[in-house]
Amino acid sequence: MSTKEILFLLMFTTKEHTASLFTGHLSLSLSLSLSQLLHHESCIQLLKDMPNWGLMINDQTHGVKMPRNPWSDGPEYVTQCPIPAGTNFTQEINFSTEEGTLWWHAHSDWSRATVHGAIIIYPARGTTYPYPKPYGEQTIVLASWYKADVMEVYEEAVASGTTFRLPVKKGETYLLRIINAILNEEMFFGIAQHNLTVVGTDGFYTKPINTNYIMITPGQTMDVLVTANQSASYYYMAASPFSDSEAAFDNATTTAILQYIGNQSAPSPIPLPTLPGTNDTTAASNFTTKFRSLASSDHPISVPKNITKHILMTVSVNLIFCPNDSCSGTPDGDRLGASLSNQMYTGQGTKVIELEYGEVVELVYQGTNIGNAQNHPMHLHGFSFYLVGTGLGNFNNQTDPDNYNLIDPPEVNTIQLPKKGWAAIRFVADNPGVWFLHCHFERHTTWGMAVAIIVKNGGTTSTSMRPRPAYMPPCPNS
Ligand SMILES: [Cu+2]
Repeated sequence: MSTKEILFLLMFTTKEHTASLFTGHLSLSLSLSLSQLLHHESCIQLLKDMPNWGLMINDQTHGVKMPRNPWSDGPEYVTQCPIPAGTNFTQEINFSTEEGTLWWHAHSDWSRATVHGAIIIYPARGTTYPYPKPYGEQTIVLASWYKADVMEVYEEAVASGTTFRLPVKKGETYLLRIINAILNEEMFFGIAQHNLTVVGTDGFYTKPINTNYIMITPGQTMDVLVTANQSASYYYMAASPFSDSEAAFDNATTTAILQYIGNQSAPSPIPLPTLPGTNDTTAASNFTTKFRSLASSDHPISVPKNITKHILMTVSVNLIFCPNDSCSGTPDGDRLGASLSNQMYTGQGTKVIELEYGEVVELVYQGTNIGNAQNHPMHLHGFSFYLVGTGLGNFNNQTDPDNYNLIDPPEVNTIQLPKKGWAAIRFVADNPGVWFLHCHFERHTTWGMAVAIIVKNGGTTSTSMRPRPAYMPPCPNS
């Protein structure tokens, strides 16, 4: 597989169809009709009629906690073996407290590059949004496009492509459900001359954040309100990468047009949003530290206080010595790797953390890169958790906890671990099963920046894993 990332796509998914920046890029986005899901206790059966893509694939419902049901969680060789091409596998998706926007994606090698889609969970009947009901809504998937011959793809796209336009009615407010499905890039996103109000992330509501740009990492979702309150005209929405690493990255910008309904002609040029520079760490952290839970009577939170299990986990990109210059990962002929607590989750071994049922966990991620540092989008399956603190430098377990937010921390499933910094999360280990924890940069996961967490059964039926389904895909050659 070519791993050259060339273009970012703004991909717009509606209930009935998928359109993309470039016609001709279909991206195998299975627009499953999940939009009709009722909230709370919903349980649906998805029959994934997998076409013969010539690869084995698994799907994960990213951010859905799947109580007691790791059997449908999806990561290959963690909870199940890959689903062979041309076969069916039924996933049962169990929603509990999620509300807002989540997504699903393949979890086999890098197949999530093109196999992904949105999951939208509306408020339960009889309840509504904790903000004024939007006039309309639009799902926006930021995705990356991989192809062997990049210039050929580019030229074809330019020749046949049309830019997506989102029609808006002047004076009305729209909800954008933004998903970053890109494999290896965090993204800034904004709309020219329009303010954004973030009202949710990762399937949970937040206190409103007023901003003129967002920064969203692979794995994250953000619900964003935008009001068409400018002159009736055309405005670019755009997304460009954030990367404060010294490693090479693709700095392509992707665009679409917010177009007011009316007879006006397009200005020349159509205004572009001013987004932070690609290495603007301050702009990124200024945004990411603004998140607060709603923590209201309608949407209460429960931040764990009495911690019974402290875990400090180092997060690092590493160099692996190659004895005879046989590797080409660095100028010195070494190989790049990645690790959690100096353990690489690769073919060299299976790394797990065991937790007793009900353990109250504080997990502190500590960035400790050797050489080239960067931040990491750390994601945990099977749970939402509270991000109670972040900081730069080394975590100090005597003084940093004094500054934790235990009042209204965001409830999320993916966090941005700052470059050479730390992030502290809290959760109760009340979901028995095997759950993957990994960096959501696929390159790093492939290099080993991952671990499995085993939460043991609690001794009763309701605190134990559900029985193994009758059919699970067999492992190759087993
Ligand atoms: Cu990483």
